[in-house]
Amino acid sequence: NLHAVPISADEVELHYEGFSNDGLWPLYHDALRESTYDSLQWDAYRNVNERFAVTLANIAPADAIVWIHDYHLQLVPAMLRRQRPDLTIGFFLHIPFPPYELFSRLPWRDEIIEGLLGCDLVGFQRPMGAANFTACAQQLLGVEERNGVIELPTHHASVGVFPISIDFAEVEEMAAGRATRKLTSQIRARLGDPEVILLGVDRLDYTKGIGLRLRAFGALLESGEIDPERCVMVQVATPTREAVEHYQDERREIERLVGEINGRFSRIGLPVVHYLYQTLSYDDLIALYRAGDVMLVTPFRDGMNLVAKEYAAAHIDGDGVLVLSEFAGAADELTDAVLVNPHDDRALQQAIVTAVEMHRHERRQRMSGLRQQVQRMDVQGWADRFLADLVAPTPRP
Ligand code: ADQ
Repeated sequence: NLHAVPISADEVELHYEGFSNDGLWPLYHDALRESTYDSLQWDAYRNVNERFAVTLANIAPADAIVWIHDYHLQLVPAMLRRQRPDLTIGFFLHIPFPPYELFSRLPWRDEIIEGLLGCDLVGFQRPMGAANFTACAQQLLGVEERNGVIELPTHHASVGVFPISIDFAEVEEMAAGRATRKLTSQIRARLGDPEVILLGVDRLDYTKGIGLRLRAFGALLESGEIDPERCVMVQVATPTREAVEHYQDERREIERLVGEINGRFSRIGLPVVHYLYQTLSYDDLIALYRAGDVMLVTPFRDGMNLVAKEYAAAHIDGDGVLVLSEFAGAADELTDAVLVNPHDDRALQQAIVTAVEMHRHERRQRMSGLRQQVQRMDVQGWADRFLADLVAPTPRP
């Protein structure tokens, strides 16, 4: 039932790589990098959004429910409502929504808020995102909000919090398979059967804090708090947005760090950091999660972070430690992780040492808490909750 919406190569550059990923992405992630604000990119963003809205208006049955996803399509709700007031329109933002102080930098800030207010329900990962959005709508457009509902002349837009999750049962089933078990022991053997495997799995994005964790690992090897004969680190970095300069810079820095640490601490045939700039199959990824004794998830800012949840679901052995940044949305739920402020070098190093040295009893207790939480709040529950709230009758003006 997929219905393709064509986008030209120029639009990929201007709408996707440009406005979405070099403008909105850094702005929505604490302005960790300079955003590009370019009116040609904005025009392409508007045009692509309009094309999605027109396509939807043409194919959606009468009174249908439409669920729009993510920052690439924030104008679609209002564009669609103008053409099809019969539809029920929901939107979910997968990344953080920034505070007014940052959002107000955007030259097209009013248009974005107006676009999202075309919804019956706007969903965010964390309470802070919902609060930031509501505050921006109030400050920029002077709208009134009562109990999470923004009152507009044409309709009411509800604002809600829906932390996304994973398919727990699927990951668990894959992790339990014989092929995965075999692959997991092969991975351990190929790494030289170390006592502790530290693992990082991320898109190679500057928000993910990959450099931070490599630096922390390097510092611990330097100080002797981590023994390279006992521990190895595996970092999988998925290629992403390679045409955007900030990503090219980030990749160079990470590869320089891997080289530096390996040059100093590896032995022949036994690198201390195993770095893969690759997209793995889901099977390989699950086997790697199972092999990882300590999972390092240390973003500067992340909407949720599904890797953290996948790691817990894959650990059917009930063992393994998750080190998790407080700035990942997942930190709200995964309180049995070793939570850390990744901006604090020493705290990050300490968190890694705590995870490596943690006693089996505590590891198992924490992992059990993590697994229960992810199982209880899985992706099906997330979708059900969003859709139930979307169709729940809100008082119409
Ligand atoms: P992402 O920033 O992409 O998602 P994340 O939530 O961690 O971040 O999801 C990454 C997904 O890619 C995971 O499902 C993982 O399994 C997969 N993946 C990562 N590396 C891989 C590799 N080398 N090979 C194969 N698969 C790999 C955005 C937001 C997040 C939010 C999600 C969902 O930035 O904060 O959690 O959307 O809303």
